[in-house]
Amino acid sequence: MPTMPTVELHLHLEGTLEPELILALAERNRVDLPYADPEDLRSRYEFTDLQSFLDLYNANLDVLRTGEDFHDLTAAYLARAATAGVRHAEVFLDLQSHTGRGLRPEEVLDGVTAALDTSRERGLTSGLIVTLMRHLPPEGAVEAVRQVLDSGAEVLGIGMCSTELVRHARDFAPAFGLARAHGLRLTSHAGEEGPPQHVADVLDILHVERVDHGVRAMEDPALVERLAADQVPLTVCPLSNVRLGVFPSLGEHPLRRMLDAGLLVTVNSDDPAYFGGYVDENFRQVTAALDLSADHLRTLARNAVEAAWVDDARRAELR
Ligand code: ES4
Ligand code: ZN
Repeated sequence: MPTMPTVELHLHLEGTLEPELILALAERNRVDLPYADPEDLRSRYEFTDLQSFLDLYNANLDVLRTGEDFHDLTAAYLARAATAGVRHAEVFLDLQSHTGRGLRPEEVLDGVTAALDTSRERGLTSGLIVTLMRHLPPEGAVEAVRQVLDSGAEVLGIGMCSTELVRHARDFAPAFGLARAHGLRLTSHAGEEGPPQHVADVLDILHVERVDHGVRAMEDPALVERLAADQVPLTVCPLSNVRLGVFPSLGEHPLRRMLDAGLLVTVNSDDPAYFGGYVDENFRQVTAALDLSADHLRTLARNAVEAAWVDDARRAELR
């Protein structure tokens, strides 16, 4: 029995929107959708790159209209995570994608945190990370951080996602600086579709503590040396990388080489409703494809616990 990870650190709540839930929410909110049934929708989940995925991912957000919808989305994810053996999850929320459609930040944040609180009472701890959208104007990112701070909602950190091929990390320095000044933890997507330099940029300019994806860092030996020396956690998502064409197959995924280079890598699911599996499935498939050893698996499990933003007492429990 391989050691399964019990900590999930790279998961977009919106990416857990399963076709069945999309159709149920559409009916509840009287949203007209062009899909006949869940299978019809699922058959469109063939992506050529990150942007082709983001287009469908963003279009499907239209069914999320109320705080209750965000509660139900989060509760459904947490129930699925518990069956995967997850004991601690740090989850991303694209707040700007919802306020941009006219929702109030408090309504979205309260819906999500209510579900996280209920699950915490049952032993699954969590943290909420609001992800700033790199494709939107940076002024909106500052506004989103202000909304998080003003809401009083329990938010653990700030991240950044969406396409990496527009704007420079420095454009988001004001938003990340504001978050840092208020004690929020920091992470960012980088080195997924963008070059290794993007990984260095988010570390040097935004002062992030973790990097989401970071797989293309492997193209730069000096950067690999730095990431290994500093033990910067990289939240890797194998099934996502293959579905979005970052690597041609799981067998060609660099995860094993990253482990062997001494990088602090973790295995995560990204957008499991779209990419073919939750964290347990990512673990199973990558273990088989790369013939990972018991030692590799133990290291992956330990890395996730060490990279989690939890206090010492919870870290000791998770070990
Ligand atoms: C994402 Cl795979 C990926 N990359 C960047 N941003 C994202 N948002 C949701 N999934
Ligand atoms: Zn992601």
